[in-house]
Amino acid sequence: MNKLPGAPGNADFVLDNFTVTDLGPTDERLACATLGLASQNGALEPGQPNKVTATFTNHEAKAAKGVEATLDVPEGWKAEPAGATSFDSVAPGEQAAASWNVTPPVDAPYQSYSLSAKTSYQVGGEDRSVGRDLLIRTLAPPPTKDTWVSDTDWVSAENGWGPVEKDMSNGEAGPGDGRPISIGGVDFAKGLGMHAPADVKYYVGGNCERLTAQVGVDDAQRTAGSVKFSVLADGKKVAESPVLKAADSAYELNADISGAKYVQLVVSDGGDGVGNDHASYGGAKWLCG
Ligand SMILES: [Ca+2]
Ligand SMILES: [Ca+2]
Repeated sequence: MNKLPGAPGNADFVLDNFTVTDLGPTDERLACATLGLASQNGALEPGQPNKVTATFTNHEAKAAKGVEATLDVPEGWKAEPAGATSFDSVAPGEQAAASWNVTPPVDAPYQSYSLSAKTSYQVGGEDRSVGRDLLIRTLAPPPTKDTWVSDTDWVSAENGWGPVEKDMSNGEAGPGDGRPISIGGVDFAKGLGMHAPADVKYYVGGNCERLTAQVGVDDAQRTAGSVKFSVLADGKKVAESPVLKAADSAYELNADISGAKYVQLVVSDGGDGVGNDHASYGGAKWLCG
């Protein structure tokens, strides 16, 4: 919404050509409560329970009574309560959280799905309800043979400057604006271009034995930048580089990730802040099967 040129100086916004249509009387009273819906996992793991929480916030002037929360999931999925889903009374301004363990079928196709939460309640004897949908995908199928990391989809990706780039250096804040990955004068056709602080999480489903990569400050930075690389397997650090600087050649990371379901590729700032910390995982590869 933009303020029009020529609008009074103290106007926050201006509505022009605004039409109000009377749709006639309705039995339904607008709910003032809100409902949030969130998943503990960024993507749902097929065949495993994934905690999903609906948070009801009572913005009504009075207590919400008989609060009942339900969650609709796609056909063939399971949603089992992971705690209370009904609440006798929620005071004005207070919240109540209902949780479920949501289990997609083990062979659920890799795509987005809609979960739909609804909460019904009464205020002063009147029925009200509020709903919220959550669009969430299942995890990408894990690699089953030796595979470039950049040819697999991550679960989540945090990066200090723009998005994580596949098969190119980090570049600037936009997507797809890097150059070929290069560390210490050696080019890598495959890999990830990142910038500290970065944390890219993958689901490998216990299928892989090792992660190998040549890591360092990308040659996009010739004189400045210092970073440290680490690999976590199910949250535990299994490989780490020394602090690497712009002039250093690539350091070989060889991480034992056998049995791990989740692996994180992490870049930290090397202890001196993130300035110029363009960091590349050159030739990063899953060794699996
Ligand atoms: Ca970029
Ligand atoms: Ca640094």
